[in-house]
Amino acid sequence: MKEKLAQIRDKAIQKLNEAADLKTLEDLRVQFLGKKGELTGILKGMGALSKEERPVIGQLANEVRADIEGKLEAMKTALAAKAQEAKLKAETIDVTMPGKVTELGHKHPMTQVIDNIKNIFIGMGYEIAEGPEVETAYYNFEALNIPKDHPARDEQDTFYINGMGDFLLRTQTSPMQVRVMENKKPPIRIIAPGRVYRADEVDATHSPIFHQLEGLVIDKGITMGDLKGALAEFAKGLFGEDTKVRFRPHHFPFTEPSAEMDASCFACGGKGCRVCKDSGWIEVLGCGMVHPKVLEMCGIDPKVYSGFAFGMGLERVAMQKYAISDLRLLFENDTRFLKQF
Ligand code: 2U9
Repeated sequence: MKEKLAQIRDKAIQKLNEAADLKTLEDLRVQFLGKKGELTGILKGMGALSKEERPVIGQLANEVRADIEGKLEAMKTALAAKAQEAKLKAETIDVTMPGKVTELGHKHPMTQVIDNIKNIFIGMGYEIAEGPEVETAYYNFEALNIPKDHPARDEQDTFYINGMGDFLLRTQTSPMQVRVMENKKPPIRIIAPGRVYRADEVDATHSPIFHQLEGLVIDKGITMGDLKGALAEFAKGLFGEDTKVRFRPHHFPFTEPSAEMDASCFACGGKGCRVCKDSGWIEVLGCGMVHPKVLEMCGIDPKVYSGFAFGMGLERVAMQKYAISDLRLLFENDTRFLKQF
């Protein structure tokens, strides 16, 4: 029996030494130490031994079990260390490898133009006004001296909100200025940038949704001279210090007198080129002295105060500034296009 036990120990130790993974170790534990294992089998036969032999064999069997268990533990630790080492090796990071370049996004060209224009006016002391895109006909038309029979109110030009009575999508940012005038005493010096809506068919120069930026200055003694000075300064900020401006008479219901302002072409300096269609000038905005009726409707006494206002379509400014020939490109958000700005 002693020999048998010694054989079991040698066989177990040899097999354990050869084990290459934790699963084999567990199988060997069951094979030698399990309930139906080889060592247990031997111990079951101890009943047949003499009184003298039993403690000797019992002790030896315990030593064999302890040896096998010890070897099992040692192998477990060694295999776990080996596995850990392999895992770490597989996960090694080469810190000298060049990193993956993450492509950074940037502001949409429209946002760049809006920020640019906002900053010019902020630099001149203007504040920024914001307001709702869903408006009432009063704020969008009536208060701006656009009467009920005016063609601008036509359903073909304006998105009325069905079943909402008087509501519509604002066709201009002017309602914001009306609200400011109702709520604030002059002096007022604001710009109102934002999205506006008109029932236009989409083509290279029209979109049912576009951006406008309007401005309003109200104080005692404001004249057309103030308008010209402020807008000439704005044109220099937008197109460069050498920019000249000219004003052509025009008509708007909300201003009187009214004008359109052209700036000398920033691309050719006024000589004539593709950007200005050989005229040397580019049309930038509409403007005028706020109509006394509009002042009155907004609760400002036209005998005490006067003011000027202006408005521009921002897509048009962006198209001129970046030489974009089709307005739809600004709304499609194709990154191959946007990456260029
Ligand atoms: C109030 C009083 C007056 C805003 C103005 C314009 C001239 C103008 C158009 C340019 C191209 C809009 O995008 S566009 O179609 N706008 O020419 N806008 S004066 O005048 C106001 C606004 C509010 C209370």
